[in-house]
Amino acid sequence: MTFVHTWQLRARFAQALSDMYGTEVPAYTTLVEVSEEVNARYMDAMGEDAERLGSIERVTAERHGAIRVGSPEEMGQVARLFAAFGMYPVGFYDLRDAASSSVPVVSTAFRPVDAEELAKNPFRVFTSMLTSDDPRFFSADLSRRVREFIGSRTLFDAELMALAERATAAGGLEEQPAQEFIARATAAFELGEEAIDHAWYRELEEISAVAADIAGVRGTHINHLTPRVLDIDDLYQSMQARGITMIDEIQGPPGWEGPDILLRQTSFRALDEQRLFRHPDGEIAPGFLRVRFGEVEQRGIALTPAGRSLYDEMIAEVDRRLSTRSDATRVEVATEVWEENLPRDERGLRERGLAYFTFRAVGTCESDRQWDIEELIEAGVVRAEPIVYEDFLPRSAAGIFQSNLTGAGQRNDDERGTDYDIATLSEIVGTPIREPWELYAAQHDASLAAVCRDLGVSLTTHTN
Ligand code: OOG
Ligand code: NI
Repeated sequence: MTFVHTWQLRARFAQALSDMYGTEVPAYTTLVEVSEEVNARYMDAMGEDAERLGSIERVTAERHGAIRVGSPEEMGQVARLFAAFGMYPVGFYDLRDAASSSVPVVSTAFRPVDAEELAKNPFRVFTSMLTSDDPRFFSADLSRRVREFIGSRTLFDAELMALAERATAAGGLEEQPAQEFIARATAAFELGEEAIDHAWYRELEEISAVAADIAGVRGTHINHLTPRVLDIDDLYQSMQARGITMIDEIQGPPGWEGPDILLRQTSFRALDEQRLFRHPDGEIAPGFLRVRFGEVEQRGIALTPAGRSLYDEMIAEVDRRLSTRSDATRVEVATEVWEENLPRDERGLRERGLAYFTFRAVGTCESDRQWDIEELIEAGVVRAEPIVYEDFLPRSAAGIFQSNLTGAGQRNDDERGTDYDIATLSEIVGTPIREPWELYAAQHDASLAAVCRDLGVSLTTHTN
């Protein structure tokens, strides 16, 4: 009997969701095809350099998903389910303020945390929880009805949760239960067929289309699955050429001559999907909802806290310049700001302590003395490889939510919002949520320590 290990369960789960989503949203299949073409083209053009931020095997299989749940209890169940796939909560995102329209959620991402696990399969799921206790969005009465509705539904049945617990405890499952586990876990994220209470859905939609999507139906579903490409500008043009209208621009950093940092994303709206609605007079009739869409991303280098503050300052600078200039696009202005502020190569990023790398000794040098790491890299004794950014950006995430909404909804800023932070969400999730940069820093530092050991040298320290 074969044993299916945690990472294999994760890889199968990602694939099964992808197959399922392709049948539900046909444009997704086109997106995956075009992504594969773009990546093959990039490999041909760039050769070995193409794989600096991840092997082509990893990138081809790579997806992130997005799901939304309605309560702390459901969030806790998601955490226990994903633990069986070796996916743990990383990062806290508060989208309630990041969005200009009404997006009443706080989020984290479940993903593998070790470099080896990420290399085997990096599947991650951006998971948002409805903040039905936030008075800026929900009156006391509506908040109570939302909690009642959510409390009366079951997203993940007892058999599924039992299999998840077994897989977590044993580090995997035997073939038979593994298949059952994957099938049940995938089914939990299919679009439900049950008729939707029309009045209830519309009442929530007045407040926020996100609230209606989460709490207006009796199930959850994959909101999107995002493949990764090596050249998002090529992807954007290729999709347009196939007649798929993309959103106006690529979110996040601009494409420029220097190193790609963090994350660039773009998306297109899915078509209307037919659903059944139950009307107040008891009649059941078809209607349309537009809740899902396609998204694609290109990943760059992970930034240190210093690099991240520089990024945030650059974004603020782009906004400032845009407010006084009507002649230029956001991407044009961003390219300008990037050129003025960001080092043009990886060495510059390292010297200013802006980004994370893994270092490896590949030669020998005079030992028992102190070296500067850049000298060793220059001499070909040490190789530095960028650490890829595995997380998300709150502003892009808010943009993704917004591009998906039918109306702006309502947020009453006279009320005081409920406090949520990484500590409160950790309590809800049931396990400490890690800060992304701590994971990158640990990897960076461990590789430097290994270089010192291997070469028998010490290094002059750089600040990170
Ligand atoms: C999640 C939006 C965030 C991303 O890639 O930033 C996201 C959602 O729409 O549920 O997926
Ligand atoms: Ni996404």
